[in-house]
Amino acid sequence: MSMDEAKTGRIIQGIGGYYTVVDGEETHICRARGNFRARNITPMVGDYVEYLPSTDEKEGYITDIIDRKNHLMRPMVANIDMLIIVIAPESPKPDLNLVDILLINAEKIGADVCLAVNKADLNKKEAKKTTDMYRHLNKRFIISAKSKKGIRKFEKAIEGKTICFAGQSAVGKSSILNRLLPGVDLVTGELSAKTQRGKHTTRQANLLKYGDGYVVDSPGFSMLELEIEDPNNIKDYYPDFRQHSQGCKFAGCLHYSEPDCAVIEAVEHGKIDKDRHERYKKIFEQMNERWKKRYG
Ligand SMILES: Nc1nc2c(ncn2[C@@H]2O[C@H](COP(=O)(O)OP(=O)(O)OP(=O)(O)O)[C@@H](O)[C@H]2O)c(=O)[nH]1
Ligand SMILES: [Mg+2]
Ligand SMILES: [Zn+2]
Repeated sequence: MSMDEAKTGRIIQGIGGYYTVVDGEETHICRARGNFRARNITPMVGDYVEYLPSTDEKEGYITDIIDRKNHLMRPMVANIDMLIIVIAPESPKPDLNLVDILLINAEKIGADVCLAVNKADLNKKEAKKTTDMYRHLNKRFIISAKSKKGIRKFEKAIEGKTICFAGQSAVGKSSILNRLLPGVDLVTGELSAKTQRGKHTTRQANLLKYGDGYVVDSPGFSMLELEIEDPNNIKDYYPDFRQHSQGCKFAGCLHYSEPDCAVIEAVEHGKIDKDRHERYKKIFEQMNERWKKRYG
């Protein structure tokens, strides 16, 4: 093979414009060709790429990005089959709005989802409350990376060629992965004593081999905003609302405060969690404001 012939590999990490491309047993540090910027695309972890391998004399180059099946902007990762949303009942205080937005984003890109309530050793009751709130999800787990409780069952249920972990800082994403990947020793970090929030220990997305596929550890975050879109579409990303919306009186019902809304009735009858519906209304209102500001 001539050195100029492009090969294909997968990006497992990107730091400061240098991407680690893995191709079978080989690993190459590559830069991205300038034409990506012109085309307004950034290579990301999970991308399959064409690249020119590095040699002793010159660094490697990514020459093309193979069409993505899907991608997320936060965490920034491409070609994922399942998003595992990790949350803790306490330490840090759970941000369920963040869970809802991650669920919306996963729904938008057609990725399977799994909810993992970690740190169950700290507060079992609250952990159970959280899984109950998301009872429409097929895959919900109460686990503890510390005591290993529930890990075996969780491990059996997660599947897909590429699985991505996401959630607030310090909920235990890296700690769970250390349980799933013997021999891998990801750095984990305490909460800040002062703020009781995570310290953002994991600094960049990291794609690791897992069984026949891959798993991505990603940095925790707290603020997450939806990409701007017609606020009337948001309801469509709630599978638990869709189960009932056939019964709404009005076609295009937003399940906000309309009369004879079957979703609101389901909330009143305890079939949909009340707080989840309240958060939906807030998410809708915020998007409505942003939409009006831009187009109104
Ligand atoms: N009590 C308890 N502590 C845990 C558990 N899992 C993780 N921790 C602790 O929680 C802290 C944060 O864990 P990490 O694995 O670093 O959390 P992370 O989600 O990867 O955080 P970022 O990388 O900052 O996004 C560490 O001190 C862990 O030891 C658990 O199941 N129970
Ligand atoms: Mg981490
Ligand atoms: Zn309705």
